[in-house]
Amino acid sequence: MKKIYFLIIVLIFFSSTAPAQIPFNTSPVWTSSDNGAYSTGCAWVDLNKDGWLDLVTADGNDMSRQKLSVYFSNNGTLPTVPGWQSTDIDYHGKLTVGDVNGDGWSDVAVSVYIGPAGFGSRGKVKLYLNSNGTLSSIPAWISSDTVYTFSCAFGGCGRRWRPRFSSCLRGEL
Ligand SMILES: [Ca+2]
Ligand SMILES: [Ca+2]
Repeated sequence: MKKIYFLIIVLIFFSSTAPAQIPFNTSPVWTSSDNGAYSTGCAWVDLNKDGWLDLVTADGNDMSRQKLSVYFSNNGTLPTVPGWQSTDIDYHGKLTVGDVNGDGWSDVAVSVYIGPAGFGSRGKVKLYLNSNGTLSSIPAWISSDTVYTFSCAFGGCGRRWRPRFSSCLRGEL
């Protein structure tokens, strides 16, 4: 009788841990047209508050100094060319989104992996503020300290912009 119970338990365990079918296509349904970008970070966020998620990308990594880009969704269809790009370029790592000044518009912060001189020079963290659906073309804020940073996150500083904001946005290697 114990063998039967053991067999039932084993069957239940293996039937519940069997690999499920993953409902994704094996090839991408969308590809950006910028083949020269070394895209390192991205996030989905409705930047212009039209109800559709937009794609924000950070390009560069340690390969080339490149821009941030935004692909604005057109009623659920993502264009292959960005609708916004930053004016400045850097070795961008990962990015994060959040409404840092509490105006209802999501802003974007990005880590700069290494400085303009490449390895041997430290990077920084930058913030692009969102004004009515469009990000500032240049950073509204740049960390005063330099650091090798690959990712960053908002946290621990509440929802509102504060003078001590720089202590709340931390980069991590
Ligand atoms: Ca949108
Ligand atoms: Ca904001």
